[in-house]
Amino acid sequence: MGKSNRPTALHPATRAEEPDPLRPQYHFLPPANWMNDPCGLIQWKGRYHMFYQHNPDGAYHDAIHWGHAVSDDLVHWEDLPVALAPTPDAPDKDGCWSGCAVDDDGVPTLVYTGVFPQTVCIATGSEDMLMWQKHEGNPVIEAPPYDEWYVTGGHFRDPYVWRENGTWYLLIGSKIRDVGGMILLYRSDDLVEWEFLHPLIVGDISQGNPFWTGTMWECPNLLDFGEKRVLLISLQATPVDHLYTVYHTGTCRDHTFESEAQGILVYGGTFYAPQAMQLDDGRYVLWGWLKEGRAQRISKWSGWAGVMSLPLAISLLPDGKLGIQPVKELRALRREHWHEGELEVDREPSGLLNGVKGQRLEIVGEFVFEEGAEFGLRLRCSPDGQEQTRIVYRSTERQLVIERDASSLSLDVERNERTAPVTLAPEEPLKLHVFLDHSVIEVFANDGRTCLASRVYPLRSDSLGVGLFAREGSVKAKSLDVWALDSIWP
Ligand code: DQQ
Repeated sequence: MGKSNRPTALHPATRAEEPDPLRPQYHFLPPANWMNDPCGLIQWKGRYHMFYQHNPDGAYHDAIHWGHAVSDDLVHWEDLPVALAPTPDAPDKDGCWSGCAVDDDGVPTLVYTGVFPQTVCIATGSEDMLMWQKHEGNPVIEAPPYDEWYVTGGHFRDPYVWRENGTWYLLIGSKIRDVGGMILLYRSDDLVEWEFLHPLIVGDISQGNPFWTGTMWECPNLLDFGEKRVLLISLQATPVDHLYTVYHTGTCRDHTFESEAQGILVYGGTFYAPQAMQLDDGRYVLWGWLKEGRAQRISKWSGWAGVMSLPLAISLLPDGKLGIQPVKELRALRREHWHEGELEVDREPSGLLNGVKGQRLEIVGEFVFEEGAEFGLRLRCSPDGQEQTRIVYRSTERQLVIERDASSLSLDVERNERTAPVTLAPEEPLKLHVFLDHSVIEVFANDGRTCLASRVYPLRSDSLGVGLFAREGSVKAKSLDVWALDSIWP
């Protein structure tokens, strides 16, 4: 009898001084401890600056600081000293939560959430962005415009600021009791005195529609695609372990926003709170926080938690949907290459590709299949198949699925499947672009029309195999390319 796929092991406690084999190597994360949302993304004097929610004292969310990193190519990062730390007896005494960065006529300025209560604060930086001075008059907005009962618990956070015709505008996440999430709009001439205009968009939990639901809306971003604008909102919902960010494509007129098309940015429940940076070349590139899917005590032992997604370029498609693709700069990481031409996909469940293996891989494949087929890729597969993660297309259900039931022998990790809808035209092949980085999986289907991300935590050091399989129907891989990817750290 073959080995059982049931979890059998307690996750080993990786001591902080031992390298954790599950720590990603080509996604950004700080040298140690906790990280969540990207903040203050800005191209400044040609370099890309990323700030991030960070607890320098441990791998858990507490006393949040702004970590800081810089890159010349969107891919390789240098971690810099912490930019913002809570100040005792100040509006940010309990943490410097999420916000953004703007160029105020040559002065880099961070606009962030001071807690508790939740307020808007600002800080200005030196030209090299290494020294930050908090504004003496903080907070610059001290409370939501509505009373405590209406906006339950003073939820009021994550300012996003831009300048239009010489005036600053600010969006901030909030909620209405028993109604849903809400994004509020303010304006200012100087980033200090703010006038509340009105809610830009309000949710309605009673609709039960994923684009309008959620009890609190966080981390708004408003992106300018000329005639069209794209509003990103991260939805705090229940269950809390299933986080997601929605986008609304629409038009802005007289300080109002009309939503015309909606979508989920990245499926899978692990990608959250993204922020976009507009590059000098005009591209919008965003990063999101990929949260962990293993017990917090393991993160604490391992000494790290939270990782950034890949840098993702976003574009507006003719139907109003967003296309999301990993940036082309990532090709610099490609090393050893395997190529297969036409391949009949094996029905044998154990078929692994000869010599193709690793825990840092990029895979590009195109598949033709008959209706009803169910097929996919196996990753992080032990030679006997005891541990394996499957990326499956179920053509009848039109679902792309990351099956994690056998992804780890550990008892302390998520093992449920994560899904995303992928509808193809008749005869249209399925194109998959997959990135694996130790415990991170990101999948882009059909040129970035659907993205799905998840986390897996195999225990066996030989869970490195890659395979193709078909459960139902006949399937052919037109081509399959696999690259081993380099680490971004020296
Ligand atoms: N994370 C921050 C908040 C934000 C949340 C706190 C989203 O400002 O609403 O670390 O993940």
